[in-house]
Amino acid sequence: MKKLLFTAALVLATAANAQEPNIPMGMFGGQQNTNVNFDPYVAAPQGFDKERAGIEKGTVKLIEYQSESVGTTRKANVYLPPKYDAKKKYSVLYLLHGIGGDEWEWMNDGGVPNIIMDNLYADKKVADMIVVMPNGRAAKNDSRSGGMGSAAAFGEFDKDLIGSLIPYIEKNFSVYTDKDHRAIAGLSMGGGQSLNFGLGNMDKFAYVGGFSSAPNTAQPQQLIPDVEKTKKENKLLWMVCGSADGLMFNSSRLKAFCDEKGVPCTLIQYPGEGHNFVVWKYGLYNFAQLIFKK
Ligand code: FER
Repeated sequence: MKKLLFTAALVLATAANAQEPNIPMGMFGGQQNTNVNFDPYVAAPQGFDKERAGIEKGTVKLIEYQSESVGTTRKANVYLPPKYDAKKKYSVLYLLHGIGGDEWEWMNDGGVPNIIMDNLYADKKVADMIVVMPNGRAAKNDSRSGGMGSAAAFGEFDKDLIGSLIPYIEKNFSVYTDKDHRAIAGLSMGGGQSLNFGLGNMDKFAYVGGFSSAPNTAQPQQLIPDVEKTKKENKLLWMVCGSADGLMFNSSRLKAFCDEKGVPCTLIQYPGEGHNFVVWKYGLYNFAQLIFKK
């Protein structure tokens, strides 16, 4: 009953301001964090998320594609780096949003992914990549108003992503088409999706990131049913979560499993932060620098 009331409150909060729910520590009484050795937190440099004068800027364009699994025309935002050149080939990062968001959340709700990427490009800290920000709610009505009621639609997004969006991106942008040039990461529900879909489709994604991953995250044994296969095929499993975020248990139980089984896995505990874009911007800043480099 308590959980029901809490869920209802989250739905209301989500509908009211179309923001990610604020999830304080200890809201999930039954869900204990697993004791783990966190990887060291190193603060991002000042200004990593601030627009910088005098550097080249990328562009963000809204694309539309036909979704076979949903049966509608769907939208995604695509960040193209400075001097995007169709004669070159780029890797692709699929960057997913949370329960209160859509294809605009990263751009409009404080994620500044274009600014973070522009700065990383200017400092030559990232491999050549484009960033695709889809709508992860695979339903005919994919508006933010779905709130918690659309959790099932988030679970269906892999069909649309793999069956329709990736082919569209590969047809319309100058990108590599193999798993070693494809990454998936996201915040909260999008973090759960990234872990589920990324580890569940290692032939499609070599790099996987979960930022403050939500309770849609599958159990570790489901995510990694074959330890040796994951060790061989996954090139990066990287997570971050705020120390004051009540959803830490999703990340900590996966980290504990990986440590026990010897699967390389990073989990950084962002000090003092809850369920918010401070953590997610830090996630993108770090994850983007680690992918497509090995
Ligand atoms: C939940 C609490 C939070 C849940 C999902 C969320 C599916 C997602 C939060 C977000 O995306 O910000 O119990 O269950």
